[in-house]
Amino acid sequence: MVKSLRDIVELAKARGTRTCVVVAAEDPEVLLAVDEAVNCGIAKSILIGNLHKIEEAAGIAGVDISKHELVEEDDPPTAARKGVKLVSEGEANLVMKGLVSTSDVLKAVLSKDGGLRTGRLLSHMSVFEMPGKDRVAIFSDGAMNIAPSLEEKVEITQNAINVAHVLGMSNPRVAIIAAIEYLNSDMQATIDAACISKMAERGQIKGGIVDGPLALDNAVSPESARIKGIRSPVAGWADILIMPDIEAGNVFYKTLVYMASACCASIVAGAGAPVVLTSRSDSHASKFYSLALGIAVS
Ligand code: COD
Repeated sequence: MVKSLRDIVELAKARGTRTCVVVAAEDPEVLLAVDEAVNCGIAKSILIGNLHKIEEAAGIAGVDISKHELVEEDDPPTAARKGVKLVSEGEANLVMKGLVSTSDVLKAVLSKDGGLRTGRLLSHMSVFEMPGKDRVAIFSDGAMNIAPSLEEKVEITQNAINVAHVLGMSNPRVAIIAAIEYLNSDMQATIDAACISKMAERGQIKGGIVDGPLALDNAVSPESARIKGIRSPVAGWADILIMPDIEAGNVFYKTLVYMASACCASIVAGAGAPVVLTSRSDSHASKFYSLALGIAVS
């Protein structure tokens, strides 16, 4: 079972070499992450973008560009569409975002023409190391689904469980997060959480133990769950945290990274292939581990 972000690289190695297409690849940090993946044998790469700027970025990063296949496309949204199309045509196994906006990549992925639609909901998730504990956890969705409906939260939950299985969590404990652990009819997140929990009990979500509403403290702290007298197979030990909306998920992500020095590996799942959507300000390590996660689930 994966216990650290480094373990994800070992999991990716077991998949063999996968082809990653990087769209608008003219970003030194992204090139460094892809180059590291190529050098450790988990990836082959196709870099799409402005070739002059890619060479310039490679120079800054100290990356030998001759190990990478290059495709010229100066317009970033067009590069995103071309890259996604290569994956949908089976020429590559996953797509990674370079210097192009998140929404341009997501629109290319969702396109009915050459996109990676599957009929399922696509959702973003991040794997992080639990501070002071010898294990990782997943949270979702801090970057794609803005204000998910109940049905969408069910799909977000299922996508996260499916990725947890790949990480070796055979029956992950899933906390549906709200501000409090009781039902409050003025807080829609608590009602959705209770419904999702019951739906899981009835087999409408498979492969994990789901409970909610749980507040963040009693989802991850056994001590908090004990003090509050919560009897639940999930409370205190959640492997997956499902956030009520993009604001909660995004603030949680940025709190982990900027205030708790955590590192995250993030992907969009549910599409025909994984999409690695790191942000420009993410660390080099985060970009590399995200790529490894994409490869591991591809
Ligand atoms: N999964 C599957 N299909 C989807 C999804 C999804 N998550 N979202 C939209 N679709 C489908 C719709 O059913 C529709 O058929 C088509 O895509 C277009 O739907 P719209 O019009 O709602 O989609 P867009 O293109 O306006 O927006 C989709 C985005 C993902 C771009 C949008 O939801 C968005 O901007 N999300 C937040 C991205 C962001 O800013 N993240 C911040 C990162 S830090």
